[in-house]
Amino acid sequence: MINDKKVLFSGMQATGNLTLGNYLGALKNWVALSDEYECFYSVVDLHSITVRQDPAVLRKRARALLTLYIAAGLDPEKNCIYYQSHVSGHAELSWILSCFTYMGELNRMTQFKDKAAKHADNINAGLFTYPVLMAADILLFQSDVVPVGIDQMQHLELTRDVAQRFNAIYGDVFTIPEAYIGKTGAKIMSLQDPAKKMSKSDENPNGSIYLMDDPDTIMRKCKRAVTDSMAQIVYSDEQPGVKNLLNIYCACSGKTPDEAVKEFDGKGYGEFKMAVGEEVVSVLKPIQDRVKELEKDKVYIDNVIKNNAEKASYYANKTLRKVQKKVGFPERIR
Ligand code: ATP
Ligand code: LTN
Repeated sequence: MINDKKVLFSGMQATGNLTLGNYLGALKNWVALSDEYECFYSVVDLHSITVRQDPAVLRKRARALLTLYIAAGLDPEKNCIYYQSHVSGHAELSWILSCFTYMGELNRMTQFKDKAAKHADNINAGLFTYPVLMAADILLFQSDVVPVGIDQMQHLELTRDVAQRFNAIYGDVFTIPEAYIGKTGAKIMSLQDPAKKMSKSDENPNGSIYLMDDPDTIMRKCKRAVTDSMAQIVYSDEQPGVKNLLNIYCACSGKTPDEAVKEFDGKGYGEFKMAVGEEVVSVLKPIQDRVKELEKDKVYIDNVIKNNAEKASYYANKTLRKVQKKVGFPERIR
């Protein structure tokens, strides 16, 4: 608990342009939860270098992502918004936890298998131990809840297992975190292939709506979205393209699938896709405008970066010192 509130941690990688999937599956929930919890939202740049990055591009994207957190509605006075690389406790705790995590556990991680297949020329040890660093992120702040998309559940289970293993040996050191999966938008699929997750690293830009896409681009991508030849708007697994568009529509408008299906009863796919596009534009446009405003205020963003790194380090060090003591590292001489 911090300030009588439960603690929430989440993070995103600055490895591409964020998509509507990232917003609806993660960022939107973060904003909704930010009053109830003491929140830490990190730009997890340590994770990003598990895949080769151009340094200048990574730096630029990391700043854009941090700005986007604020633009999406996270108040940096109330929420700790910071770069993971500015808080050394992440890497330090990660090392310790790696000594409490089994190779067999990491071998089972599907994200590792996917990324190793995709980057066969660079299957580095960091890619393999990535989930340990994620566990360290979460446990460093004694987090109670972690809002993520369904794809991250396996990493969260591992985090809980490692924390429980550590606690069983050393006593109650870590809070055991719970995942928080949003009701709508937990898995937004590609507009070009509804069997595939909408992803910022997709090579086909038409499959994803990017958060900074202009309204014309958004409308065009929605119009071109893959559907089927059944010519009916129902919420069913038989029609994954239509179902995905309904999910997007509902997550953006706050309507339920039942309400949406009634609304589009008897209407054609063309009209339906236009309505989806308009709903997406109405959600993204205000965020884009705010990003443009914030980008002009360098001093403000710099202050957020500095102050929040200090705040995060303070809480991170509290946990880290406790853990170091438990495992038997010598006390610091002051
Ligand atoms: P990459 O393509 O680089 O693997 P990604 O687009 O899958 O990236 P992540 O950085 O892995 O995104 O995820 C950031 C957050 O967004 C996570 O909480 C993840 O669960 C969520 N998320 C990512 N894609 C989707 C999606 N299509 N639908 C819902 N949530 C998503
Ligand atoms: N692995 C996550 C990003 C991430 C994260 C975290 C999410 C790193 N550390 C801690 C929640 C909590 C991803 O790829 N989406």
